[in-house]
Amino acid sequence: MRLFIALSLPDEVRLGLSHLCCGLPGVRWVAPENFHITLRFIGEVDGGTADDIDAALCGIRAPSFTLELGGVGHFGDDSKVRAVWAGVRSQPALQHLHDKIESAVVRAGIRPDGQRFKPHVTLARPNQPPPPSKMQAFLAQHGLYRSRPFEVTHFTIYSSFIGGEGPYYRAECSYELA
Ligand code: 2AM
Repeated sequence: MRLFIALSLPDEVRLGLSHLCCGLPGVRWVAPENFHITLRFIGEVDGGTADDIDAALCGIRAPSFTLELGGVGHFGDDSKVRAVWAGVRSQPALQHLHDKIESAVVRAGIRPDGQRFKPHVTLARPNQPPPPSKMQAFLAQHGLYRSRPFEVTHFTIYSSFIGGEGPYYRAECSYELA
């Protein structure tokens, strides 16, 4: 199974994000039901390792917190955009939760990530890089985007399936925050 750990988003926040998803030619927009904030990509694991990850995640004690999305941007340089995203406004509790999850999955036998955590919601992935002028216009149009604040009360481990219509994410288990 191919796993990742993420925060789901309230319907209203996903609806708001879906309104950003236009005006960039040559990209695949993420379906609104698939919007999420990845906390840790795990990848392909066997059932035994998945059980070890579940046990380690069950042991996490962390507080719930309020989160807000804000701004838009992209990974990759202007001529080689890899993903277009909505940002997450700085929230130390989110980094704290990420760090706990990272420690837990490493305890369960997964190789450390080693990359700085850059929380975001991926909105689109280019088939071909959008023209820089279109990208600039998109960033200018949505630079002031803000979601309403929302409570993060749990995180979820998902399995992902790649189909002809795009990826399908199935929530396997959620873990409550205090
Ligand atoms: P992202 O959209 O936030 O970049 C499920 O596949 C999620 O895991 C994706 O939405 C992506 O998060 C992340 N992901 C997929 N493949 C990855 C990889 N090879 N390395 C890191 N994260 C990955």
